[in-house]
Amino acid sequence: MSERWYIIESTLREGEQFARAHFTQDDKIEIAQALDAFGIDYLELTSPAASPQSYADCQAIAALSLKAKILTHTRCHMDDARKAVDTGVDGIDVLFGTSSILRQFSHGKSIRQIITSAVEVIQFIKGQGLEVRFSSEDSFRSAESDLLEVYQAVDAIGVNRVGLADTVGIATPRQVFAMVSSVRAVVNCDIEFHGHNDSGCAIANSFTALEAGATHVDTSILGIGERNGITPLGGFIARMYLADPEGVKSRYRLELLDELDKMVAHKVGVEIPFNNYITGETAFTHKAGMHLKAIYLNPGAYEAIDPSDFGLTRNLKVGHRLTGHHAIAHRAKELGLTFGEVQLKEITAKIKEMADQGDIDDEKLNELLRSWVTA
Ligand code: HCA
Ligand code: CU
Repeated sequence: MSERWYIIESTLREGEQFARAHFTQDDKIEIAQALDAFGIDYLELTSPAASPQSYADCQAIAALSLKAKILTHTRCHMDDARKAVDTGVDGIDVLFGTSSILRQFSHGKSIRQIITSAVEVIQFIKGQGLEVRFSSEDSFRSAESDLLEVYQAVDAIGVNRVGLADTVGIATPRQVFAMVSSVRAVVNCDIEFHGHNDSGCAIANSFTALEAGATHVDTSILGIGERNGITPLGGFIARMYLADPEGVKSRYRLELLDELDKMVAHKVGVEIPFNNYITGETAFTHKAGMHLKAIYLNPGAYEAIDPSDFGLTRNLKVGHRLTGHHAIAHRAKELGLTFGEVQLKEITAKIKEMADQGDIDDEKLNELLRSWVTA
């Protein structure tokens, strides 16, 4: 995998396409600043051609002078490219459909015509001193020979990146590996991957794209986007952290992830899923007696991700039928109570029997332990 990998955070573009998203300019600025503080490399914004407010929002965010590079996302069209340049952004991600389905039912252009338009738009953007990416919508339902022909043509005129988009979320990791490898073999520029999550492969596909030589991955906070969304920022960070914990810790302020997820969940009116990567309610909750026994000795036994790296704490559930005497002993010790070995086993058996009727919350469990020690 390339040591050079970057996140293009698209909460303010793909994320705006989420069914429940409607960001005001203040919302967008707050999200942009929070992502910048987190350490994101690029922010991608809705096209200024989308609406008058979208134009104003691009201008306002470009004027913030954040550390992150500001990109906007437009059709591969001169009118849109001119508008985008006028907003003061650092770069433009342009998009064209190369799949036969889009060529037939969307724009009706041949591969030759696509290349001609792409070359004109890319040369214009580069001439303005901006970074430019050319991406092909629905890449995984495009003929590979068509894709490679277009990418080679735009690489030859100095595009900064080509992008592969799994627009309908159908690609598997192996297909992504094969496709990115083919592109890597014929272009010199950087390669971006944008993956939808319709069948749950977005994070794996993004990671595999990097393994095959891609350099940039698109994410959004909580994965928000069209339909069920794209690669979620937190889940992708979890994947990259496991590959290179020290590298990821040094590049990103991981303790801000929880706040980012909460901020966006609140703004779009959704709950953070209980099983969300890192910030979900149960992401660091341990339950079974056998797990707790080992966790007390070394949390690494059942945790590959250290919650403290994200400013979070683990949660150990003790009062349930799957508990064990190590867990009970540990809780007793925390309460300053001591039981003999035999008594501890009896207490554990009693708790298991009681918990068969339903879990026992912490307060109740503590009360029981205290009452038994004085008995
Ligand atoms: C869409 C466009 C896009 C673009 C991705 C990209 C997609 O909303 O259809 O620019 O790489 O998924 O194809 O989000
Ligand atoms: Cu998309």
